[in-house]
Amino acid sequence: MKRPVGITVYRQIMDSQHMHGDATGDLSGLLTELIVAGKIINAEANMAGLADIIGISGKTNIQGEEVQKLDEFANNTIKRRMARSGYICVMASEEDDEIIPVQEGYEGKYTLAFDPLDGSSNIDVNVSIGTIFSIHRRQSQGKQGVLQDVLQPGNSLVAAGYIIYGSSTMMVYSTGAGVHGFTLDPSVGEFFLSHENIRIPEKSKYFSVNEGNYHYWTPEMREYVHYLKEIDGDSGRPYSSRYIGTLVADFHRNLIAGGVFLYPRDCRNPDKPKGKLRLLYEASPLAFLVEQAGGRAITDQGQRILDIQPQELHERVSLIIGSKKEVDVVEQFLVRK
Ligand code: P6P
Repeated sequence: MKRPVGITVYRQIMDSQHMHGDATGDLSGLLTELIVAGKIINAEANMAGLADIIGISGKTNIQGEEVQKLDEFANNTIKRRMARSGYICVMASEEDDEIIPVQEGYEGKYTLAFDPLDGSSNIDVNVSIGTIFSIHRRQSQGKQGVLQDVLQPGNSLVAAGYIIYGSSTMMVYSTGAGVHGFTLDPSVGEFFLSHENIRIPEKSKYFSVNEGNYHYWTPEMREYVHYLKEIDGDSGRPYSSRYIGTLVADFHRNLIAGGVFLYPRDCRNPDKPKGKLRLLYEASPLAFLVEQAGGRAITDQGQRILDIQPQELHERVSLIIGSKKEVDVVEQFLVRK
């Protein structure tokens, strides 16, 4: 049943909560705090370019306040808000080497892993960036959470999502009952339901990969991309290439329009033998979303992303994610049966 116009993200969160009789409201509160953090980051992201234009330089601005890089700002905003939210027992951030404790006395039953500003290298060129988050239930007893509470596979995620700061600011998330998108109306400062129950198109004609790594790929990966470029009308080839260079933006486009995003292993960076992208707060939350929307997410060796048991906090992984039938074809090339 299509929901009426004007549904706010808060209404959606509360309606989901009421559908679970045993819900305590903690997950709703957690998501609500993340939304507030997203709005604060969004306001700053919109000013980032202006800061450069009016010549604020160095570490202090014209008010004598410390000017933080936007990714530092995003990271600190989320950490400060969540540390005393009362909903989580531990955090992990792409920007922090170790797990982040919450304020004593404010320990909750969930854990939060996040990339505060994915694609931050694109800020200065005004390309979309985003915040990615994933939420698990704590496993440990006691007060502060521990590393094992964060190192959980994606198949036990309670919720995941992202906020994309682009031509419009959107929040896309799932609590396991489909994927829903909300667009920020800056005139009222509210996220309104704009994409109800998103389903990723099963087939597509778009592929998204950094072809600058072509000569560092495996032969099978090169063969697959070569296949996409061949002229074959029956299969809709050649496909069109779309690559923004911000994972959240490339993923979001594919979620809405269909397509496959690939970041396979390459031999360009020996220090990243398993791939460039991070498992806990990039691949895993997006894999949760794409499967909720009817898509697939695997490594370039055919392993389902959500089944991977993380061994360390900033573990990297290869990622093939998007339209189901497109990932099926990639799997045929990359994983010789
Ligand atoms: P490359 C951004 O730095 C990021 O982590 C992802 O958001 C993006 O998908 C990837 O790196 C882009 O990497 O090597 O193509 O610049």
